[in-house]
Amino acid sequence: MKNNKVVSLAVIIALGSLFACKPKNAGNAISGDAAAKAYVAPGKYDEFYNFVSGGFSGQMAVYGLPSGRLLRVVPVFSVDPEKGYGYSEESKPMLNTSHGMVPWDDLHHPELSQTNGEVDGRWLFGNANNTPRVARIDLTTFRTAEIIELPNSGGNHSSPFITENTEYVIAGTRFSVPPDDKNGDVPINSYKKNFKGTLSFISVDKTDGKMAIAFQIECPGVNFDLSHSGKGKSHGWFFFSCYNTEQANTLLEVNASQRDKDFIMAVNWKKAEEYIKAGKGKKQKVRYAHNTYSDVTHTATSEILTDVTVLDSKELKDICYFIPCPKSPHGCDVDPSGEYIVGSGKLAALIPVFSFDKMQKAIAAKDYAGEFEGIPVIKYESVLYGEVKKPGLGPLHTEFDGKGNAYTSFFVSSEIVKWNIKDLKVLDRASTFYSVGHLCIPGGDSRKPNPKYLIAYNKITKDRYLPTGPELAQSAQLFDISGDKMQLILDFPTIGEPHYAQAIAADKIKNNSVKIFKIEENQNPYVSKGEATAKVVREGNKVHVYATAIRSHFAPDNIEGVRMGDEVYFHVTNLEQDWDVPHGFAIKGADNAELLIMPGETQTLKWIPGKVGIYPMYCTDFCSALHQEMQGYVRVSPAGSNVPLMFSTGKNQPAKENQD
Ligand SMILES: [Cu+2]
Repeated sequence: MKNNKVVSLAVIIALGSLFACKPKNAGNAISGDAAAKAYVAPGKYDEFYNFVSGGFSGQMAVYGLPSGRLLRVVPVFSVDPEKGYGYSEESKPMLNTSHGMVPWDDLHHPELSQTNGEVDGRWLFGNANNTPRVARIDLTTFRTAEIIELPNSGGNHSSPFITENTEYVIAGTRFSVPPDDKNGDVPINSYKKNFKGTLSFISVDKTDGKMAIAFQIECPGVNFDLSHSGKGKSHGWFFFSCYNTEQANTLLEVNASQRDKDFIMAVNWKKAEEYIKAGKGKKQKVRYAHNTYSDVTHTATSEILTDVTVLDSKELKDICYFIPCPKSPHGCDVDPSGEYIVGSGKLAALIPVFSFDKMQKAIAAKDYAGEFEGIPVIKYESVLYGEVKKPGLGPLHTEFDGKGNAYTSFFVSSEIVKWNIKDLKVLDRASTFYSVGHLCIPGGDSRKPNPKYLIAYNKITKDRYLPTGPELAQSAQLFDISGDKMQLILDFPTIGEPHYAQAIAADKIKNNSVKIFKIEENQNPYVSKGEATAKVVREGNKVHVYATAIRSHFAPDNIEGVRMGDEVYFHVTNLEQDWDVPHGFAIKGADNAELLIMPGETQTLKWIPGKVGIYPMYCTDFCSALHQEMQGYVRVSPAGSNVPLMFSTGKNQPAKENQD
């Protein structure tokens, strides 16, 4: 029996590689008016913003649609020398965790904030998969504003999905682990006894977006994979796909594919809220970081928090329910009406569609097939609306057009399949090149999709682009879905792995964009609000340079009296009050990145000179016709030298003092 399963798995994988290698007619998939549909004339704006996670790059990329133009890369969980993120003293605390500074992570899922079930363009959330965290990006600045770490978790994959008024951002742990307050020094094969799954409910402040872990729900040890909130009639519920209900701790490839069905877990979070209010939560001692960035001080602060309130899903019988779902479900998607829940089993040959109304009835009638680890398991037939038969191989993710249709990606057969939610009939299929993961329709996981385009995010591109050595650019493919049939109109390369994505009409964001930071509001403790206050101050072995930058010079631009053993802090304030005029700052030999300083902002570069000599410094971001003149020198003398601390701009020191 077991051997048969291993064999059938091998067949699926072999079939998969056959398909994934090269679908038919890869060469001539584009035809007719495709180019015109993706064409955005020079000087014209795109219609949509497309936020695409960079996967293992840890960043979020912003593209315009339909052109596929890369507009920005927002650094989130990985240091980014291009912007000085994680290198400037001000931004370093953003990457602090209970493990100390973690300079890299794996960003999988972007999620736009919603109001009344509609994407509102205020914030974009993203998850760190490796060291579990959730970030909030402010879409007025396109910068990471906040990062919160998640205790009791490992591999924060089922995250960060939100409720229809952004009441909560939800995060389900992929790896079950022993809770943080328990002794974790246990045998790995004691998984069933000691390992737990955790769902985190992060509240989001309605006005400023501030996040806090409201509560967690402790669940049986399985792998939580993906999730989506209920909406409309099912608002108040959340749905998570679970695999590894075999509770294996080794060779999951085989051991977590044994059962015919795993689960979707339905969570009644309104009920959980009531239990929290009634004091049923237990405080647990944990440690997690909460980091926020201020646009007033232009500085991040990191705080370590030490407790979290946990509800026990075993004890409280009516917050969690399991729905059987075939073959290691991955995607868990809820249609715009909130009635249909689509589970996509990675190894399944059909797509089950569950009914929220039927689920409610089954729960009321206690129509259960039994329990799993103390949680009721609803009978499959009692909650099933119907199955999409023979849709393709390896269903992963589903997005909706709001017109009664669903679009599901198939990794193994490298295609997108459009099907009707009511009659479950397949309507159209389109090849992707090649193995497609997530899909995105603007607002396609909300109550109000804006279904002009669908984008496929592909994992293995093979011969789509010019070769670039062993690794090729991964790709996004844009389809026009305004007609009955999907039409491929554009391929565009992405940064890292394009994992999941969100898209929104440009009008909801573009007019709110911050153009400058007002210099008079800058409360950075090291700001210089004009050249007159630029200075260099010694405090023991620390030298603070209060510098200013304006087209096209630094003040001061000649500094002497720095000695070996000093720590030098360049606090550079960009005095410009004009849109899109950043200045950069770099100094020779710094074991650090550059700074990139926005108009009205202050950023600090720490530098410890390694030897005596003259060190050039310069502006790194082309800022004017005389950008190349925007430079200066720092003189470093031996420890104990009597060269006095001097600084100036535009005037030479008396010649005598200069000669030594
Ligand atoms: Cu400059």
